[in-house]
Amino acid sequence: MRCRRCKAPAVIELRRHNAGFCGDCFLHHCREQVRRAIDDHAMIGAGERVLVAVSGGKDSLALWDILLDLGHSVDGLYLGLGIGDYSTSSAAYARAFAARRGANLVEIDLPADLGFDIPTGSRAAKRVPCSACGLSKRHLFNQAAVDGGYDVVATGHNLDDEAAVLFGNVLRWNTEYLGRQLPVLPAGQGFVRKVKPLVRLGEREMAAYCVLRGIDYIVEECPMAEGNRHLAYKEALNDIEERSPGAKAAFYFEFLDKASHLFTSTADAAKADLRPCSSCGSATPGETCAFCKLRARATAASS
Ligand code: Q46
Ligand code: ZN
Repeated sequence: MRCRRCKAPAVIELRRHNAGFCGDCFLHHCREQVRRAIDDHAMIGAGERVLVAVSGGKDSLALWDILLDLGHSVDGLYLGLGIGDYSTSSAAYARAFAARRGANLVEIDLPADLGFDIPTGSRAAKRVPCSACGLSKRHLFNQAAVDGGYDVVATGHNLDDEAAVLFGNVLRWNTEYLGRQLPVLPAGQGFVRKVKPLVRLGEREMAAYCVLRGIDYIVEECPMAEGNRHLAYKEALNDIEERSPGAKAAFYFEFLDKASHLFTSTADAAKADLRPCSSCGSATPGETCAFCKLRARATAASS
């Protein structure tokens, strides 16, 4: 197989695009997909400051690398979740990448800075780990962006992630989540704009990107991911994709084009009921936000 762009021997085949690429043209393809996602969805304006949430994994490091190469002003944010060796080594990958690119990495450590870790927090709040973790990440990424004067928070969710989340939301017809499942969530009510510039690229493409760019990343899965339903949805979608290349992208992008607007009123109604958290000031439907409740339970359990 030959490279679609330069006709040199191809090193990767993308069945979804019915194309192969040589190394250099594949890297160009990845940058172009990110540039297109940013343009199509008005993700980042000229001169805006971006904070990319970095986990030490392939997606977030590749995203940081590409955004830097596209000329954006972008710092990284690493959140130490206190998940044993997994957190120790993922932090090392994030720091090594920042040092290599001469980029700025902001760090927040849950145990040291907030007094609890995810395993303790999830047990204390009787939430599954990924739920306690997800809500902590959303809260702290936003807070760090507000505190640091950033215009945008970017996350490394790729096409496989978004298709799997969509699949789960459709299986349960979770209309509120369907209304919010967009590649851009606008700023408002104390929330900084959130963007997902990797939605046009799949998991395999991100792994290949890191290999070709010589980016070292943490390969192990988070030990708390076991039982995470999204992994099963990803496998199911991979089986479908195998038989019908392009099905995953069609599922996600046709949803954005044809159906997501049908659910925005449910999501907007949920947003209209928000007021400031009595403890931290973030917008919340109750008296105290979910993060402050989690933190109070977790720190009580740790002391
Ligand atoms: S880090 Fe956190 Fe993930 Fe680990 S506990 Fe779950 S959500 S799996 S991306
Ligand atoms: Zn709060």
